[in-house]
Amino acid sequence: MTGAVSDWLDPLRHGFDRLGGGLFGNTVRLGVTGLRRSGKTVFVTSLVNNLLRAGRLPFFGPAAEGRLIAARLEPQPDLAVPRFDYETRLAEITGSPPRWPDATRAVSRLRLAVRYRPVATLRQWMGSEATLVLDIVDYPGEWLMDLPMLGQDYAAWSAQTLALAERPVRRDLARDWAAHLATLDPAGPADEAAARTAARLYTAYLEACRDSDAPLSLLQPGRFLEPGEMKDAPALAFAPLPVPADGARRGTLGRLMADRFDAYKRAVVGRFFREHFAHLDRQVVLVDLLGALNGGAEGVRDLRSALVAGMEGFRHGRPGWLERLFRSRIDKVLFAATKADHVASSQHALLRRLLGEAVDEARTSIRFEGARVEAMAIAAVRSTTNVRAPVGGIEMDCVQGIRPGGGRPTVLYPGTLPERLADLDDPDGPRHRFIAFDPPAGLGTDGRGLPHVRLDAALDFLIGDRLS
Ligand SMILES: Nc1nc2c(ncn2[C@@H]2O[C@H](COP(=O)(O)OP(=O)(O)O)[C@@H](O)[C@H]2O)c(=O)[nH]1
Ligand SMILES: [Mg+2]
Repeated sequence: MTGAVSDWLDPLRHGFDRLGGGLFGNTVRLGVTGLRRSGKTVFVTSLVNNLLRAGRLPFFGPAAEGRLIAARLEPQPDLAVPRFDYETRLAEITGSPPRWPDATRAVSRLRLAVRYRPVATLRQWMGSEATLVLDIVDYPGEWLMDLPMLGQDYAAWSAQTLALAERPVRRDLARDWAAHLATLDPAGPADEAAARTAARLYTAYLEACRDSDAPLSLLQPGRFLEPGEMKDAPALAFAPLPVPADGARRGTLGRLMADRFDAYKRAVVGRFFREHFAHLDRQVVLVDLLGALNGGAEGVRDLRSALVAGMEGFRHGRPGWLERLFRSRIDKVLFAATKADHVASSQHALLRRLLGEAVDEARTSIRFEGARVEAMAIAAVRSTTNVRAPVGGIEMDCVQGIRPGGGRPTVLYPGTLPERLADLDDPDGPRHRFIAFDPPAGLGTDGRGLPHVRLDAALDFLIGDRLS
């Protein structure tokens, strides 16, 4: 009899859940972004693993309160977008020998169903369980960099990009492209070969900026670095040129470039925002702040401009051209400084504060537009332990872990972070070299989920309220 009743109740319950899904939006689309190597793949892998295992989530409210029942992977609903290959990524991190996943270069998605016991009384009365569908969308932060271009015409974008290329560090890296640029006449006849060469040399300049010792972040257009499915498309065959503000004349090289710039905005930037970005509810922006600190004052300055540029897309609530074209519904944004396990735990509060400082400009504008913003220092996969060890005769906070290619654990003193980002401007100040660590063997063998630093707190901020 009981069986029959529950058979009869179940569809009702499902119906209610679906209704609840419609009414209360019981689906969360979580965007995970960050520049290349900021830690997106590792973050998604560990987040999913920890939700599935649920054994290391003391600061994730629903788990701490005993209301998290179980999570499971669901078929990815969007057949046109690659599925995030969770199983392979996990096998890499936990394999023998363990290794970090290979770089991924485009958008991917993964769907989880999270069953939980709601606190809300109405739901509790209807049935003791509810389901949150969590859609995770991992996409290159380089693509976000393109957003401000939507508000610029080719002349304005060119002027800004050419000025940026005059800055220290960049000037040297731009040499080949600049030499070719000097041979071009924007008012001369449209020349396909010249346009292609300019695009190739300009792309090489962007790549050199990204790969330099002081890695730079503000690199446009993003698809030149992360083309995704657009590789070799004609819309990517342009580069900045000094053209008059009132536009280049028809038939000229300047006009050819300007037309491609417009096509890029329409077909590439616009499409990404319509198809992916516009549907996100929550966003985590991963920032390799330790890596940027290795690049000194210029590296950090550049990262800040990149964050401001990337944040253009999160503005909402204010009617404007961008708002009308691309409506973002993101109401929570988490900035997370990743790889916090590269430094001792005693440095984490400072790392978080420095991130807060770095995102401050971006943060003010988003908060002003109505989304909640938080900054944290995290490690998605904790690969080191804290130890006290003598450095020059004094006991210091050190980390112990496996150096890349290392094999055996080494104790390392990673140094101390600057108190404020402005301290980096001091030419006599300390230089930073934060060193990478490989995942140690045997991660996750206890079945509780991959060890991490504050991934649970991040999860709580991002989706905790949707499991209440
Ligand atoms: N120690 C440590 N290293 C990490 C962590 N997350 C990422 N990394 C390092 O950062 C690299 C890039 O991470 P990945 O997730 O592939 O970045 P993505 O390009 O943004 O997807 C990895 O290969 C690791 O070396 C972490 O939590 N701890
Ligand atoms: Mg990746």
